[in-house]
Amino acid sequence: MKLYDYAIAPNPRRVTIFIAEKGIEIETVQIDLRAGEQKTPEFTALNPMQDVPALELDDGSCINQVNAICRYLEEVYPQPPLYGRTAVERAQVESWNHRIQNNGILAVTEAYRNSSPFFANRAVSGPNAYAQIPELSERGLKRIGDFYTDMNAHFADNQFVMGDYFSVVDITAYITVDFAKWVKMTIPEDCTHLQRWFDEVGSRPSIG
Ligand SMILES: N[C@@H](CCC(=O)N[C@@H](CS)C(=O)NCC(=O)O)C(=O)O
Repeated sequence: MKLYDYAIAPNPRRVTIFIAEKGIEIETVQIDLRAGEQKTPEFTALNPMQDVPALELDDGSCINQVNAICRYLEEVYPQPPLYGRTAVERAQVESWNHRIQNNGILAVTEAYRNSSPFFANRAVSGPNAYAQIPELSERGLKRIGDFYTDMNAHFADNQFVMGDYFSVVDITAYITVDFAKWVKMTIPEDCTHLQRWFDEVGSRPSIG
């Protein structure tokens, strides 16, 4: 098995943290996104989405998308369970993960890709060219602020996203906050509960 990675990029980092939490080791191959290595014919044949992460299995097949990769690893390496321990928890993890991806990761991605000159005409990752929309960047910044407010309220009464159970959703949320630094949206001073959670999760060996 080989993980195609770009160590500084947020989405592949979600998978490398997940792998570290599982206590397993998987060979990584760095795809330099700044140099456009995701666009080569060789990589495109493996992952037509032209993005990382991508997990190549020993039979040559490939799984792309963070959640699909992590779900596969959860099946193959069930301990410790990171996608829920019961039917209800698995549903709640799914719900939270979707919510944090939409309100968190997507908001930061829109803010970043619609403002950085590096992504001119590449506002959406993948093989198609899309122009930047500056209003989407502004809206993204506002949505990050709302995400912080919502999560701060949640962490007032919860150690982790799923109460006292550390799960894949904490990884998704942690990477959202860390990624938001790229658009200069650090945790506001009054979001003390969010900061407490961020510091606690950030001190885990898988992240530190
Ligand atoms: N939907 C994908 C998103 C992956 C993604 O956006 N990866 C970024 C790095 S964080 C990428 O590879 N971008 C390629 C590019 O910008 O050309 C997933 O969840 O795996």
